[in-house]
Amino acid sequence: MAEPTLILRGIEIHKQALDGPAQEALVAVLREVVRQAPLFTPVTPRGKPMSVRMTSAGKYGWVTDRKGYRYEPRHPDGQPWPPIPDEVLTLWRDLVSAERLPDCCLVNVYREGARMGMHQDRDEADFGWPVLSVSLGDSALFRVGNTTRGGKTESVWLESGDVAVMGGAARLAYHGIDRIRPGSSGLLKGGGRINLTLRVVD
Ligand code: MD3
Ligand code: FE
Repeated sequence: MAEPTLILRGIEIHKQALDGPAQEALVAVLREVVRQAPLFTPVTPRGKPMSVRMTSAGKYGWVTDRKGYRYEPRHPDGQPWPPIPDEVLTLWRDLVSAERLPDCCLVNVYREGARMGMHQDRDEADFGWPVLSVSLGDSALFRVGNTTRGGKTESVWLESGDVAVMGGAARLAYHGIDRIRPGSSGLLKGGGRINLTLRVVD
């Protein structure tokens, strides 16, 4: 699994890194994460609800509300986040590092019509660590731009079982999800997409 299938502006995309049974197993452990840390609808600092629902696992979870974007050691309900599942940590060990494990596994859930606007991931202390992303369920149109806002962009469909690693200069690239393709995967009953994003936070 060391060689990426394609590299898009420095983002290493491993197509079908997870086969069907591995995807099913991951969905099963994520159901347990969501049972312990229920999905919520984040609100931007300007007060606009996001179209994606989220939760997290690990030492920290990423949250946003009227107070701003940040990492927190507890779910908004006051409970600590559940541990990051071993199946997820194994992907990180294989593709990023066995020496330093991620502090946060953000779980983003997209239903039909959900999207994520272009942004940078820069709430972490050390951008030397890559970010790893896992796509499950319906395909998503992923767009990547530049390390400054604006300019030309390129897009690629991320499919169920694809894993992407964003390191080096790509770590600070603007990126977003334009839309998902409803019905493109049968993995999640009821449809939709789950994206896991693993990050070192401090
Ligand atoms: C490129 N999530 O949670 S994952 C996010 O599909 C986020 O839910 C999207 O962007 C999703 O912040 C995209 C792919 C991704 C994640 C982090 C990146 C691409 C990235 C960081 C730097 C550059
Ligand atoms: Fe992001």
